[in-house]
Amino acid sequence: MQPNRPHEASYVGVGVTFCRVPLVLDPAGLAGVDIAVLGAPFDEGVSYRPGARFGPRAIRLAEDVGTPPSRPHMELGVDPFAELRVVDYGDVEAVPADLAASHVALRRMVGEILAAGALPVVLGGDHSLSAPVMQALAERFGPDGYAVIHVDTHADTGAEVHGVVNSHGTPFYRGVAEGFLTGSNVFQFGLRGAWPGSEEFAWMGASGFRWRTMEECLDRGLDAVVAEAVAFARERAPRVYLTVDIDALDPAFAPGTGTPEPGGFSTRELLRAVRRIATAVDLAAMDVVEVSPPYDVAGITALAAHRLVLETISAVALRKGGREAQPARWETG
Ligand SMILES: [Mn+2]
Repeated sequence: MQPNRPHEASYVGVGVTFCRVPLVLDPAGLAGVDIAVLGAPFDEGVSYRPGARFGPRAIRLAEDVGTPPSRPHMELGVDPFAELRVVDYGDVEAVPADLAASHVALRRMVGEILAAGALPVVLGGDHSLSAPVMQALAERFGPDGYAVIHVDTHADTGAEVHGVVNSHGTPFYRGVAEGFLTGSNVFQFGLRGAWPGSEEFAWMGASGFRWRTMEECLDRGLDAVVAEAVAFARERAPRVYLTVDIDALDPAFAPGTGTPEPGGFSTRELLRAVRRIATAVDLAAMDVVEVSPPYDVAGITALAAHRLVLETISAVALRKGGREAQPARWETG
């Protein structure tokens, strides 16, 4: 495999681009682009099982049905690749064993995509990447200029994890503490298991976060919770950062991740939720994180992540065309 950028570590760099869209390596090539897929191949932020640095490549390779890309969406009635200019901006030049340096590189490249007026779709990588993504968003739109819809098993609101501030368990705490995120703009759902604990929940409540646990999603129905998330986000900001931790899925559907937690969503449920969110709000950034191929089985986790990106891209195409899918069925306003 040829290197894409001069300072790539061995595991950095595109094998096949996402859905074989054109590879762009220069910011000038982002002119006129609607969506830029960007890999963030680092996992020094994990607290348990590593491997997410191999996520971007695995997600891109999860399916390769050749070129030119064509993916008509059966439910939305749109082919995103026919309506949008989608490119692959390659991988961030992650620096092995230096998470902070990798974050600097990611923040810069997300900033380049935003400056071009395109939507960054980041393939993780561990969830610490949300900090540099939000830094870039705050730089462009202000810390209160975007809302967050965060789908995850964990809230990632620790002040520290094992004494470490820059971790995959801290980005949404850091965002508020460091001033690049407005806590009252954050809606999280799918939380379950043993963390966060009372301390983190107390801080989240005091900071204005709203969250719905998995049990609440079951009690009320996922569609109702998604509608609440959409209404919440729309009230707070004109654009939304949608961040999806693949461990929101049940390990039966996504074993390839670092901190699996039984009792999660099915892939079908999460695809529908992401589709409904992305058809109902203007996205500022989107990512899928924590895909760890060494723990995957038959590539099902990477494939789920690939499809979550496709759902998002398809929904963006629908909105660009001025349409929204079946809004009367599920909007609660
Ligand atoms: Mn997470």
